[in-house]
Amino acid sequence: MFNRRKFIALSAFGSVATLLGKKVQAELPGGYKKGPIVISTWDAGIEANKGAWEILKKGGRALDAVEAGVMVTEASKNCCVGLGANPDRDGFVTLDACIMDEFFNCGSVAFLERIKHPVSVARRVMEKTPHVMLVGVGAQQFAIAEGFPLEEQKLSEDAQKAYDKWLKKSEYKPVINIENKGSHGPSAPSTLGSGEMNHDTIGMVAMDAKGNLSGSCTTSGMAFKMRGRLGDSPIIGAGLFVDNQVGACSATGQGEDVIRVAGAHAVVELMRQGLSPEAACKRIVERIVKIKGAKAKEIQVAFIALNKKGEVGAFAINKGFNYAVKAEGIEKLVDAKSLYS
Ligand code: SD4
Repeated sequence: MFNRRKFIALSAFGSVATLLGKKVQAELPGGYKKGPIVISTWDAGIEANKGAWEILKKGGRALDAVEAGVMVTEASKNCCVGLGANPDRDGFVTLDACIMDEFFNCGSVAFLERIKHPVSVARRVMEKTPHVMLVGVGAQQFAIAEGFPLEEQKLSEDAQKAYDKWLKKSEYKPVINIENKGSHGPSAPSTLGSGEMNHDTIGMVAMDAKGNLSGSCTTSGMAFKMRGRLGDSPIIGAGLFVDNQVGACSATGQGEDVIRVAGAHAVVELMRQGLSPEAACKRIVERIVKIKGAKAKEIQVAFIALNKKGEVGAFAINKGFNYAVKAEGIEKLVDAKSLYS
């Protein structure tokens, strides 16, 4: 598993980040140098951003970058997005993904099984069908017709272990911040196995050299969810939204609470009114907390956002959310601010 400490130890930037401590965070809401930029949720975003950067640095389109970027995570055996992820409560891995470009074109797949790259199927839905969303068997049929191989239906070793452990009690308790277990509220017991998995989603937003924005989001959803459950991640306006005149946003965390407030869309609308990316993310986090009341301490929701000026920001309900930023000469993992610590 890609681990944040390892990254900080390994990267050239790491020592600077450690030394500068808070300065890295203080820089964030401000604009980076004009030019392409990509940000993505959680520490797996470091590797994903590298995939996106290969395209952005050559002047490629943000849409291609956000697809290629999250494909890195979908294909990774060390992360828990994609077919290696935790299953639903019936033991099946079901995947959700979406993608959106600078022209309001968007595509989405949900409840998709045995396909390695849901984000690419989502892009085909966007480009080759008159629809925005395909789900379940229909999405799988479409993927096969488009030439995507049907993978074996088999849990990864880690997922099998986690599932076997979970089956002993079969309780559905969402646990999101495994990476920072214990840091996002008192009731964050781990239900996972010894090969514990990290969060199960990556959201990415990017601006290319032409200043155009795109975004993508891909997930296995919440571990041990009810069969057929969809979260926010494949829903345009909830897990992802892009308005090329204004900005782009992606969400992570407990999807039900993101859907309730149409989270990513709401963040973009606040940026339209002039709020900075961080302030917009914070405002919607506050809205969710107001709805949830005391229960907000028991869940995690976080947003990342990028505006048309290339400024980035993020905000989470609880401590423990981080996101990865890549731009010319910059590669960093940043701890987002949160309402609760
Ligand atoms: C979902 N939002 O399915 C996703 C889960 C997630 O880190 O983001 N996990 O609700």
